[in-house]
Amino acid sequence: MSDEVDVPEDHPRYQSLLTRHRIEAGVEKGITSKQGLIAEGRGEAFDYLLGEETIPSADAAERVAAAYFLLAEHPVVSVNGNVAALVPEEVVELADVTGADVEVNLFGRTEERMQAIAEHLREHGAEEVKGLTADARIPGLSHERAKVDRDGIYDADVVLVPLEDGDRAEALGEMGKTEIVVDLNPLSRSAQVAAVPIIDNIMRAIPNVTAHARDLQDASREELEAIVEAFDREEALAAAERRLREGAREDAQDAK
Ligand code: PTJ
Repeated sequence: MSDEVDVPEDHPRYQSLLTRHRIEAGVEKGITSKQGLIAEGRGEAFDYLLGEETIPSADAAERVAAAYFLLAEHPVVSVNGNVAALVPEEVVELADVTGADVEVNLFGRTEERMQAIAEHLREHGAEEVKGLTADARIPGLSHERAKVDRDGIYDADVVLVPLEDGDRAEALGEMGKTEIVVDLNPLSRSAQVAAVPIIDNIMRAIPNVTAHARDLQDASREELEAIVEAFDREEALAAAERRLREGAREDAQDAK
């Protein structure tokens, strides 16, 4: 990875520069939309305020997400243009460890972008990429994000929806699915409606969910259910908002 950007890994802005570089490369490769650049800028501002680290409440939510994935009958990771550019290998690894499907689902859906993203994911180790068939619809959504695979998101019981724009998250919830949202903004509509809001950068969140899934691989159903039941989504959102508004000092309470 170190040859991706022209700065040493110990540069204080390394992660942020790497992220920008990947998004830029994603746009050049026809994977990421131009709107994705704007979304990235917005995300960066929140990440800066969070201290560019996984806060304790996000780590806890990532463990809960792993438990949900391991309990699920049919978990699916939904991938858009930003996610594909930023964490292709990490998404494939999470799917491998948890037995999840990977499905491309785009707001700015075009056949070219769908193909480019599927190809990019295959280059990073994906064996099967869903989303191209689009033989089902999420009820109540008028835009392109409604198009899903019948044996993918439509059939899923648990869906990870990173960097959403809100209304699909709500519609999936209405279909009775458990939604796990990764979004740096705790006030975004998708984070607000998620069963598990993960307020963290996707670059840190996905590998950490995978690490927790590995850790929990041998846990019993009862142990996994206990992790899920103990989770307080309102508190997770409140802890992130506190960190954003008040900085690391107040949030230190959460680590105790
Ligand atoms: O690839 P497409 O066509 O499906 O389009 C995808 C985008 C991201 C353009 C679309 O979903 C969009 O416009 O999203 P929004 O409404 O800008 O929301 C993106 C959210 O993701 C914002 O709340 C950002 O704070 C957040 N975000 C941005 N970068 C990251 C992030 N959250 C986690 N990690 C990031 N790296």
